[in-house]
Amino acid sequence: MKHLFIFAALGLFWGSGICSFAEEPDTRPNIVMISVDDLNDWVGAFGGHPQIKTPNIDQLAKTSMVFRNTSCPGPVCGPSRSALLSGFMPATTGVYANRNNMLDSEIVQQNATLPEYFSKHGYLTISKGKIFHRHSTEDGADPGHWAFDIWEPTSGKGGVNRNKLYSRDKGIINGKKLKDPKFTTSGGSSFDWGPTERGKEETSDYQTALWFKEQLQKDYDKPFFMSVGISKPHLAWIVPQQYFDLYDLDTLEVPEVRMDDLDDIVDAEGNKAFEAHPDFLWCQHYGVMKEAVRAYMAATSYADECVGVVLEALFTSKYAKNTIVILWGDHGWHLGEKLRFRKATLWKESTQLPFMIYLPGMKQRVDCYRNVNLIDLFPTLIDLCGLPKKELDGKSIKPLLQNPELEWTPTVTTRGKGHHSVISEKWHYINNNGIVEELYDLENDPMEWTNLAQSDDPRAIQAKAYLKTFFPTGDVDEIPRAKKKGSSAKTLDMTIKPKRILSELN
Ligand SMILES: [Ca+2]
Ligand SMILES: [Ca+2]
Repeated sequence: MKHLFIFAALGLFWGSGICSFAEEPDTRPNIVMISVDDLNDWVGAFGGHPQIKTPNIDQLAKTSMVFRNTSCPGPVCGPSRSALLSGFMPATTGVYANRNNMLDSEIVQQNATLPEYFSKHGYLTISKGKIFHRHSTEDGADPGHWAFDIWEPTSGKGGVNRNKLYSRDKGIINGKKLKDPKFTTSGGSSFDWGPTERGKEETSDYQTALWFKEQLQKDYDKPFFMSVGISKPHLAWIVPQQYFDLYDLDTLEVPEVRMDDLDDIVDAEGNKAFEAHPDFLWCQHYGVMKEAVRAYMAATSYADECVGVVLEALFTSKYAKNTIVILWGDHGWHLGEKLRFRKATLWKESTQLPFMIYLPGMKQRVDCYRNVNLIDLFPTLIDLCGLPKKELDGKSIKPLLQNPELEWTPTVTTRGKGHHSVISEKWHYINNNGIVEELYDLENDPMEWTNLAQSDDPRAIQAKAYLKTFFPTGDVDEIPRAKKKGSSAKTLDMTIKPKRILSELN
C-alpha cells in the first residue's frame, strides 16, 4: 500500500517533458544533488553506527527512498565520481585511479557529462564545492568548472587549532610532538584531525551551504540543476570543536575487529594478500582508536549541518514542491574494519555508500534493498526529467522508485583493470586479478570475516559461479596517469577550459 505514495509523487512529472514551444513554461523538475565526500553508512538513517548524529540527513530520509545497498563504481573519489558524472564505468573509460584524468578518455571526450547533458537540454547548471574529482593536469588541479553554467570556487578557511592536533604523518598526538614517532610514512592525504581555530561560519563547507541558500532565493527562467559539493568527512578531520563535543569518548563505540581477519585472504601459494594498514597500527600503538573514530563522526556531523542549511533553504523556498533531491557519498570508508582506515578496497566497508532520492510529493520513507550503483544516477535523472535517452553504462532505477521490491541484478565495483567485486543482497564476490578470490555470505557474516571463496559448500560454489557472470569483460587499459607536477594544492587557472562544444557531444 505504501508504494502508492511513490506513484503519486512520480505522477507529478510524468506529464511533463521538454517544451516544444517557446511560450510554454518548462515544468520539468529542478534537481538539488548533494554529494558528501567520503561519507559511509555512519548516518542515522542508514544505521552504520548507533551513536552517530546526523539529524538533517535523517530528516530528508523521512520522506525519501533510502537505498540500503548502493555500490560505488570505483572505491576512491576519482574513479567513482568520473563514472557517476560521465556515465561510464572504469572498465569502459580506463579511469581506475585518482591520477587518471577522465578528460583523457576518448569516450568521455565524445560524450556530455551529467551536468553538460542537462545544460544541453535546457537546464541551468549551478555548482560549488567538490563534485568532480580535482584532476591532475600539468597546470594545476582541474575542479570541473567547465562542466557547469555557473560555477563558484570554494571559499572559507577555519584554520587549525595546533594545540589539539593529531597527525600520524607529523607524529603529533593532542598537539604534542612524539619523540620517536612510529608509522609516519604515508601516501595520500594526511591522517590528521583536531578542531578548527575559527567557528563554523568561516569554514569552507558551511560557506558552500550558505552560497546555495542564496541561490535558492533567486528567480530562474528555466529549471535548475544544483550540484552541492560538501568536502567533509574527507580527511583531514579539522572541524569546529562543537562537533567533537557531540561525542563522549568514554562511551564511544568503535567497530569490532578481528586481528586474524586478513589471514584467510591468500593466493594459491597461501601468501597473504593484505596486511594491517599503518593508520590502524598507529591508532593501536598510541591508543587513539576512539579519538580517530570520534573525529570521523565529528566531521560527519559537521557535514550533516551543512547539508541541513541547503535543505532548509530549499524546503522554505518556492522550489520546495518541484525539486528532486539526491544525496550520495562517493564510496565507503573503513574505520578499523579489515585492520585499516580509509577506502580504496573492494570490501563492503569501502564499496557501499549512503544514497537517497526525494521526489516531490513523497510523504514517507521507503527503504529499497536492491543492489543499485552510483553509475545508475545519470540514466535515472534522464528518465525522471524526461530528457532524451542516452547510451550509458548504468540503468535507470526509476522502476525501483515505483516499486522498490522489483527483481534487480547484482552490481559491480572496480578497483583496477581486472580487480572487480560483484555484490548481491546475499553474497559478495571479489576477484583481485585472478590471483586472490574472496566470497562473503552477507546474510550470516555482514562484517565479511570469513572468506568462503575456496569453500566446498554447494551454496557458496553456486553463488560464486552466479556472481562471476556479472564481471565486466574486456576492461580497457588504464589511461596514462597525470604527472605529479601541479597536481595537488594549486587550482587550475579558471580561464583554462577543455574544448568541449555541447552541441557536438553525444
Ligand atoms: Ca571521496
Ligand atoms: Ca577473514
